[in-house]
Amino acid sequence: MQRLVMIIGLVVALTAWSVSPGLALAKRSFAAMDKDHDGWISFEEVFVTYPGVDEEYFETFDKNRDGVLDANEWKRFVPRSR
Ligand SMILES: [Ca+2]
Repeated sequence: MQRLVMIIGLVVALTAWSVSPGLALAKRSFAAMDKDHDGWISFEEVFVTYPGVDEEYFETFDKNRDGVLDANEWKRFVPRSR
C-alpha cells in the first residue's frame, strides 16, 4: 500500500513537472517572439506561441493600431490561454 502511494506521488510529481512548461503562460521575451527579427511582433508571431490569443485580443495591445507590437506594446502584453 505504501509503495502504491509512493508510485502515485511520483507519477503526480513527474506529470506536474513535465506539463508545467506547456502550462507556463509566462511571457516570452521580445527577442524570442520576434521570429523574423524585423523589430515588430505580428499577430502570427504571437499566435504561434500563444494559440489562445485571437486577433481582437492582440489588437488591445496594439496601441498605435499599426497591426504589430513594438517593444513597449509587448511589455503590456499578457498571455492568455483559451
Ligand atoms: Ca503597434
